[in-house]
Amino acid sequence: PRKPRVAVVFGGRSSEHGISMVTAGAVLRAVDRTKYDVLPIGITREGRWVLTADDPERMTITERRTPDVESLAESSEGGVILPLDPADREVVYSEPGSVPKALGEVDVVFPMLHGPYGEDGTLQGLLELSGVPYVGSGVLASAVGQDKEYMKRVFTSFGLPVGPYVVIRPREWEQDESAARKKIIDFAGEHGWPLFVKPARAGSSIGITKVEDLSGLDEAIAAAQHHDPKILVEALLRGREIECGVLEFEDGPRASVPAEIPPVQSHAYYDFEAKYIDSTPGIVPAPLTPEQTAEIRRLAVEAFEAASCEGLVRADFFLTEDGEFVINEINTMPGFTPISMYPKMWEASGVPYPELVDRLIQAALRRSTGLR
Ligand code: G1L
Repeated sequence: PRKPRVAVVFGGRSSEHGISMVTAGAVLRAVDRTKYDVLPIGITREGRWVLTADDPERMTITERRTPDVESLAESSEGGVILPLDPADREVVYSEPGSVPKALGEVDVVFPMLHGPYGEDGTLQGLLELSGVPYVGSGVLASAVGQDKEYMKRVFTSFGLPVGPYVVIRPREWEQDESAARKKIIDFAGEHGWPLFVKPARAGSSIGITKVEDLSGLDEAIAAAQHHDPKILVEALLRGREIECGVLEFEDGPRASVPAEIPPVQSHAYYDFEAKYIDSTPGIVPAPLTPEQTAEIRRLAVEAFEAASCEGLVRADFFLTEDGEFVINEINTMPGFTPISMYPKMWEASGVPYPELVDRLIQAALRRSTGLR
């Protein structure tokens, strides 16, 4: 019988184009070619879908430059680019906005796109429409994972502990700025400064400001609203940052050993590559008591279930000074190079990177599209 065809979709119209390519390169290197056929599909910054050569070496960071799909697609030498084979001509798409026909010819898609139109459920919706199974969470969980407000509401309704926050919606701000400002100031009165002002829906740490006092508030609001008209204000939670990976096995989701993210000592650390591949020097396993470890693993699986995640999730917690775990957020598409925290936590749990990739593909193949 024919091997399942795995399409790895990467690049895309986001600022995280490069990280997506580097990650896809690592996944492409890890896929077992004796079990699967692989189809690397790049999306250019303009939104063109291009079938690229199966050449992951060209997707690594060199000389502090990140690769991009454009150069993969347009470079003429090196025998790269499209189409690979005249028979594959059909699967090359050149018009932004066109629905990728190739997706009818693959058995499973490994989506590796970041931010809006990548991990917020929109690509997942397109794949549902196309009837193609895909790795990772579906439309709802992806959208929940992208919206910090609804994420907290879902966790709260499932009895998971979340930190204090207020939301300022666009209409609220438009209709009465000073009332909205007062809402935040009252929140600070209750929970103290500093506050974190964040876009409700944005990847990584973009648009987030730590506000020490009233004088910095307006600037922080504007910065957050620049990325999303809906913003979220959170209290500072003092304590340790602990993360846990959840992976779907044949019999259901299991949690990895947790990791601790030490407080950032210096900004110099956040150099180019570190930032790009989320290779924060996490401590794995996190130094916790057996009871604390059991507790966070239980909470991580509960978070996976609460948000209806599929395949994988990274759940990020604070361990407060009172010894309570508070869930900060989940990430349905966590950093995913071999040195990123999620794969490192699974490595330490006895699941090496190639097995992780295989388990994700297998979990996707076990499902069909449609309601599940
Ligand atoms: F497909 C998975 F497994 F769900 C998956 C897809 C993408 C896991 C992690 C990622 N991560 C990325 O694509 C990224 C970190 C490069 C950008 Cl979101």
